[in-house]
Amino acid sequence: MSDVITAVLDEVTETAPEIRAGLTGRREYQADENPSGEQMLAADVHADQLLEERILAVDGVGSYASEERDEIQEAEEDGDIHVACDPLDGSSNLKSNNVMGTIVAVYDEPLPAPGRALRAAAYVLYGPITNMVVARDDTVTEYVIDCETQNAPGTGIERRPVDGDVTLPSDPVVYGFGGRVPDWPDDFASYVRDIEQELKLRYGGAMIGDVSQVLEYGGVFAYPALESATNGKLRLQFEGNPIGYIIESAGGRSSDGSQSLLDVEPTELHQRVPVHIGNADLIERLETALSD
Ligand code: AHM
Ligand code: MG
Repeated sequence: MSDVITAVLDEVTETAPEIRAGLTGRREYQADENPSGEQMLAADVHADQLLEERILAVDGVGSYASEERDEIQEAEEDGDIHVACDPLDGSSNLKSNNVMGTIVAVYDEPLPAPGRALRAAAYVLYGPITNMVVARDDTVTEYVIDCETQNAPGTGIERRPVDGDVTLPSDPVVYGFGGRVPDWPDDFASYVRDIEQELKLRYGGAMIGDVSQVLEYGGVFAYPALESATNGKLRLQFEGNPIGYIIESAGGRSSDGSQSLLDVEPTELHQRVPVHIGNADLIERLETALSD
């Protein structure tokens, strides 16, 4: 099983430069919506197609699912590994040329699966540098995917480790919260008022960019439950679980408001979940604020 996981991560590494190179010229919206009712860009569809093809071709992968398609795609042969992707997280940032990422969740149970069935989770961040952060076996590693190779997709691209033990700094610095402020429930808004006194606002509109800041500087990110959407916006299989797994593996905590994201029961493939991640004490305070 470990070889299969490595092979999936290798495919993601090899595909990332191609996804990045394909962003130019794919900034227009498609006629269709994704299963969550959101507009898709040509770039979302392109990234999804590349990942589906490459990941399903790995021996031992039984299925592939993504935010951009209704149904789970089964592999031709059975396999014990099931992969869920957000092919282009934060793709609304493409029009304004801000960061986006690819999120990958590697489960050893058929989807929808609980976070406790994750065997690895990773993301690629298309920032000034293309990097890849992988959580596996309780360790988080940051890699750089070298820029020179991005001009020659598919030519033996490798990920180069730059930090073999990514951990949240103990002294947090940044916060970022999604959703419109008037749409925040009162208990969450009151938590935010406290956090604002202590930390510095950094919010970029792509979860993966905001999570990367929390990993680097320490702090808290949330896309909370809203008055108009009690499960928030982000999706458990493709976003909540893998990010919860990465942050917890890096010594932080994740929560849906009352429990670890990894303990949320999966009910359907595209279910949404309130997401809060960050330094353990900040997430404990959040849970206390929401339970009062
Ligand atoms: P996406 O995966 O379709 O891009 O949606 C998820 C993104 C997150 O990256 C981000 O935290 C959130 O949507 C921002 O939403 P909004 O633009 O509604 O504030
Ligand atoms: Mg997303």
